[in-house]
Amino acid sequence: MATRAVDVGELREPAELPERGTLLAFLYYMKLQRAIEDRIITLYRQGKIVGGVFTGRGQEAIGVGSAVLAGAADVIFPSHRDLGAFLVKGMKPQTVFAQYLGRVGGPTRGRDANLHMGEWSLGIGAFISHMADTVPVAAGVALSFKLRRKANVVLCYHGDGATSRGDWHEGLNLAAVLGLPVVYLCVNNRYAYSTPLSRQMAVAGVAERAGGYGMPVESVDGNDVLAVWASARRAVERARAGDGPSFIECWTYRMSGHSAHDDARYVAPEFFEEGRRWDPIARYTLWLREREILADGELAALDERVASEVEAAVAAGEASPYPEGSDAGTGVYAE
Ligand SMILES: Cc1ncc(C[n+]2csc(CCOP(=O)(O)OP(=O)(O)O)c2C)c(N)n1
Repeated sequence: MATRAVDVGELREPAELPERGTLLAFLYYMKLQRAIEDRIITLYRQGKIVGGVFTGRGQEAIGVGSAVLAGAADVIFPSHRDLGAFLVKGMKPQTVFAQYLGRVGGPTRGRDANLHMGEWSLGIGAFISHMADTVPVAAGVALSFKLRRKANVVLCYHGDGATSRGDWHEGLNLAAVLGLPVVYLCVNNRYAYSTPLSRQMAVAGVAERAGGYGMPVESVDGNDVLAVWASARRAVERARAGDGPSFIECWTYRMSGHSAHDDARYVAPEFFEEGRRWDPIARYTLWLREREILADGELAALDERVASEVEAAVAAGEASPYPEGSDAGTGVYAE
C-alpha cells in the first residue's frame, strides 16, 4: 500500500461538488484567514494591538465553506473565530487590520481593537459578544426578510459555550416557531474558554439541544470544508424555499488557547495533536493535489499572493490614523 507523504485525515467527498472556482476560493480564503490571524498575533506580541485576540486557527473551513453560499443581499452574523466568513462576504484585510490596530479605518472607527465589528453595507451583522447575543438578532433579520417576502437568508455563527446561554435558546425557539429563513452554525471546538464540553452539558453535543426546538439538525466534520459546504447548501436552500431554519453543528478543534494571552495549559497535548492531524487547510490542500485540481506551481503562487496581500493590508492598516478624542461621542445614537 502506498504511504501518503502527509499524515492528515482524509476528506469525505460529497456527491456533488462546487465548481472549480469555488473549490479554489475555499483554499484562498482559508489561507488568507490563517495568514491574517498569524500576523495579528505578531502585532499583538509587538504591543501594537491592545485587547483580546481570538483566532479561528483550525476552524477556517466553517466560516469559509458556509459564507460562500451567502449572496450580496443575504446577511451573516459571524462570531469571534469566523474571520473567514467576514472575508468571504467582502470585508477587506486592510479593514480588519485597521480594526485590530484601533484605527479609524476599522468598522468601529478605532473604538475597539477586536472583532466587535460588522459592515452592514456588506451584509455583515456586528458581532456583539462571544456569547450568542446575535442568535435572536439573526432571527429578527430573518423575520424582516420573511415579512417583506424576500428570498434572502441569514447565517449565524456561535460557539458551543454560547449554547449554554438563554439568548441562544430563545433565539432558536423564535426562529423555529416562526419558520424563519436562518441557518445557525455552531462552531463546536469542544472548549468554552477552559471548560471542556463534558463539563458544560450532560448531552453528547449541541445537536441534541438544537433538535429539541424542532428544526432540521445536521452534525458535520467542521474541519472538512466540503462537508460544511454541502450541509450549509442544503440548509440555505431550505431557508430560501421558505421551509424555515436549520441547525448545523460543526465539530472542530481549537488549535490555540482561548485567546492570544492564554497558553491553554489545561488542554492535553493530544488534543492539539489531533487538531493538527485534522487541520482543515492541510487536508483540503492534499485533496486538491490528489485530484490534480491544484498543481505545485499554483500552490506556491497562491501562498505568495496571500503573503503579499497580508503585508499590503498591514501597511494600509498602520497608515490609517488613530481616532480623534472628539469622535468618541459620535455614532452612539442615531444622528
Ligand atoms: C456574557 C458573557 N459572559 C462571558 C464572556 C467571556 N467569554 C468570552 S468567550 C467565552 C467562551 C465562549 O465559548 P464558545 O461559545 O464555546 O466559543 P469559543 O470561544 O470556544 O469559540 C466566554 C465565557 C463574555 N464575553 N460574555
